[in-house]
Amino acid sequence: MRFFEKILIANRGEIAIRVMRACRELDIETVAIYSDADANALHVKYADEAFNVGEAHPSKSYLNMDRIIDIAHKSGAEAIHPGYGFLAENPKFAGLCEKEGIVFIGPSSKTIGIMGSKLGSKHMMEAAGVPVLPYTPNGVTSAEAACAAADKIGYPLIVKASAGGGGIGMQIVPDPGALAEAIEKGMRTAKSAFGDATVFLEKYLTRPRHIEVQVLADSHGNRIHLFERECSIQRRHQKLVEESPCPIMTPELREMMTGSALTVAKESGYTNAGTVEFLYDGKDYYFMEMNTRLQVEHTITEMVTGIDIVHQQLAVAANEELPFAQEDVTLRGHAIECRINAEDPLNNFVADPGKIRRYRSPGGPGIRLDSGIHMGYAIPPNYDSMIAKLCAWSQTRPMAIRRMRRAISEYIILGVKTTLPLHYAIMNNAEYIAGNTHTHFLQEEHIAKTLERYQRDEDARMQTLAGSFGKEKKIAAITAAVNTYLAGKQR
Ligand code: MV4
Repeated sequence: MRFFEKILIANRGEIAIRVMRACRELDIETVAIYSDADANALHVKYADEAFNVGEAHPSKSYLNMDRIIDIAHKSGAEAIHPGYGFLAENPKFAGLCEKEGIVFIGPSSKTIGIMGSKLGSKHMMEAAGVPVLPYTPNGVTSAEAACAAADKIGYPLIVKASAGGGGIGMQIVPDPGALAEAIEKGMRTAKSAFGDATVFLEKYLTRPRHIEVQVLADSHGNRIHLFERECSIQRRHQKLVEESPCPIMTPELREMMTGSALTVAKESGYTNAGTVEFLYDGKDYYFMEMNTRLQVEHTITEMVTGIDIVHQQLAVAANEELPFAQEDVTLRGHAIECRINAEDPLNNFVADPGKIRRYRSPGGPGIRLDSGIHMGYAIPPNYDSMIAKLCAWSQTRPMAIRRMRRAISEYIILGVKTTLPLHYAIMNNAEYIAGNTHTHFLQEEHIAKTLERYQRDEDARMQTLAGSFGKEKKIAAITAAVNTYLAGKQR
């Protein structure tokens, strides 16, 4: 049962704590790393040991491969869990771990490398019979050379960086007149962001759903899926709300999509936990890419399947066999995740780091909160603005939505602006409630309605917030703070 004696967690914030929680349950000792900006962070206190890894800038700390490997050796850690972001999908880092005799808790560097090439992985999956959108298999370098291929694919189309992913460097091309510039811009962006100018063209879907399948694979050839997540509600490729199962899933579509996901895992020699991304246009689905890491939203899959994905990651990394077969995995109820960011949703989502002056977390039936913050904590400006993941589970989707509203109404974070009011508005939006989500949900007509609704709901919500504290003096203090907060927002 004790898969390792000690592991290093090469990450910070809520995900570092998430991984350490699994370790504590499994009697695995934990080693944290922290940058100068994170000396007082919760993940440092949670760990059994902690080492400073460098200056605040990620390139000097959480991305500093040699220093992290040094700390692993010095502390006697046998394995490294990379979390998400930072070094999680870096084949060079996974390879370095392999070379240094440290277990990288994730797939092999080879598999990470295969999936790092969006073009290469599309080739491989197309050959294996997984549906992909029409694309240019050899990439493109100029509009002249790509013109015929573009006409064949048809418009609108999209220029994507092969080394990209997660939407970075994508250019939508509405008509032939815009092709040359989009290819040029795409190549320039790809070169500067990834050091690889390779781009390709692909048919563009205007309002698809983003549906992804969670998979688990061990080193003995066993592969299972843990159903799907719908992740369409996002802004600038940052997901804001995810849910599992997808509200429009059918048994037939699920059968095909999960089958394709397992083919992708098999073809790439996948081990550990991973996620296969698809787009769905209401009729057909298409493979986009595979994320070779533990994802932020793995929590909702844990809620509907009851499986601890991090526990399984540790087991698989220690060469254990998966302890269950596909037919043992069942989907129970519905789970929703709201990503709480320290951002101002009414001012272009500008980041709002700083000190948390009042804090009270929600709880009760069916609620899960993963965060790395607390009252008095100062959110540093150097990293991602996500400060908490609020998840709600219930037997049905409508009840999960109601439960999420209830949890948001209990959640008090004062001192920094957060996306909580936007989440409350989304949970009250008729289109969201009907399950009508797609990748442009927040950009289109619904958002106006949603925000209007939110304005009306906000007062009632703040009453609830104040009420949940009980004591008169505190109510007065919070009401004053809330009024200041609202005044700032309604500019
Ligand atoms: C697309 C697409 C439409 N058509 N590709 C973005 C993240 C990456 N994993 C795949 N992404 C997309 N690829 C084609 N051919 C739509 C997305 C997409 C998206 C696009 C614009 C705005 C928001 C989006 C959210 C999710 C996916």
